[in-house]
Amino acid sequence: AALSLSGFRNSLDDIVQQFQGPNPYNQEHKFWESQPVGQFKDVGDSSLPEGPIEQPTPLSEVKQEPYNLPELYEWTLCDMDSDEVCNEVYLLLMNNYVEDDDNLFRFNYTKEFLRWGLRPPGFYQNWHIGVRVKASKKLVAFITGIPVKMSVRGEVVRMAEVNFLCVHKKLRSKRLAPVMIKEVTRRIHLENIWQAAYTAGVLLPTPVATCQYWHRTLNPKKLIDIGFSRLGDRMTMSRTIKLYRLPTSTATPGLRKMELQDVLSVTRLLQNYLSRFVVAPTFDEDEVEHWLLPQENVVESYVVESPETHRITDFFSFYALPSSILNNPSYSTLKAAYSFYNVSTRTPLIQLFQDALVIAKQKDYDVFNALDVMDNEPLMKDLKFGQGDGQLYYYLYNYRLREALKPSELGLVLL
Ligand code: MYA
Repeated sequence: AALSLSGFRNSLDDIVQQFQGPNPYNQEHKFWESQPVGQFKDVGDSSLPEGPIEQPTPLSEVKQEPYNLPELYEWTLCDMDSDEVCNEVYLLLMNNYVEDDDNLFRFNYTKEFLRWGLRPPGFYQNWHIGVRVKASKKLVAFITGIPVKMSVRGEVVRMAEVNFLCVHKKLRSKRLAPVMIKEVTRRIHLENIWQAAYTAGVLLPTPVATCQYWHRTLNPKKLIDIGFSRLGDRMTMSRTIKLYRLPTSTATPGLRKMELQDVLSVTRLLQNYLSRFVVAPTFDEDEVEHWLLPQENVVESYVVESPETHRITDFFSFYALPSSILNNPSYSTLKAAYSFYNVSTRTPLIQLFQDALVIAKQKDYDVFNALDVMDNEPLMKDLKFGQGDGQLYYYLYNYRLREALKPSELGLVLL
């Protein structure tokens, strides 16, 4: 997870920082240096083999008891089905999760979204891990895993996707995060799973890919008012509004909301498309139903049903991830859509994306975000996306790739 802003790249400050700042590859990482991940010192060493870094150990040798927390804290399972617990998680993240570099915005995942993101087919309750203060029972930290079958160069590997790592602001820098990561790792190992995928806005040893967000302005006035983007050079507000104006209706004949009956066709399209990438999840029908069937204010998917053959030829999807706007007198929430999985076989991808923008605008989103993964990047400029500031790094745990991947070699979007 990373919260990126539009139109702030390559300011003079960034350029100066690049030349004067400490080399991030020389930073010490006491915890990560102890883990089976690619190490900075090995970058560029193509003699190391691809694949698992450590072999699995017999399950009987996996530590059976949880790791020790500092005396005042205790582990808790977070049952996201419980309204009370889901609300506690929601509030922890709402107040303490990812912010942009200037602390203008903070991700505000909704409860419905968290349930969706954490309860896919075959999820493990045991991987939704919280930390409470023993005395008050206040929830102060969180980390999660969900299972996924990941294809890496065509080989399917059972993995966990680890996400929503969060430590309360008052408990930062006390080395709680490494304990939480070790604990989620232990519980994943107990399911005989030895690899994981995760993303972060911070550079750690060692990314398998470095990606960027692009942002398509839908509501220019608001984005500028709240400091998400800024007025371009020699631009007025009214010229900016005109620049980002979109058609009021979609262009693709046969475009409609995805329905339950489309699951098989969409699964086939998606499996076929994702098989082109070096790293991508594999989705069966149950997973497509879970991840793509529309849920109001969580995930939106549209298919193209050919008016002649009634076959499903294309689809696009995006998820809804609002951010809180911190300290602004007029606005409290930024409504953002994030491009998810898109497949085109008949309709040009650029037209699908354009229709996604039109629908997002109709649904009152302020901005449409997309990563430069899959086939996204070449379309961005034409569709008036602006490049975001900051990076989103993709990582694999206990799996080495000889070389870093290009974003276009990745077929994976994490929430
Ligand atoms: S990414 C989103 C992360 N969350 C946030 O950014 C929310 C706001 N920040 C916080 O809540 C805290 O700052 C966090 C760190 C909790 C991030 N991923 O306890 P500490 C390392 C991995 O003193 P704190 C997401 O959710 C850091 O380099 N490691 O620090 C994916 C240092 O280690 P080292 C991170 O600031 C998560 C150590 O932690 C991250 O109080 C994937 C310092 O610990 C980060 N985002 O807490 C997790 N940030 O000394 C990995 C800092 O070595 C999963 N650190 O540099 C790995 C796979 C596990 C499963 C394997 C199964 C086989």
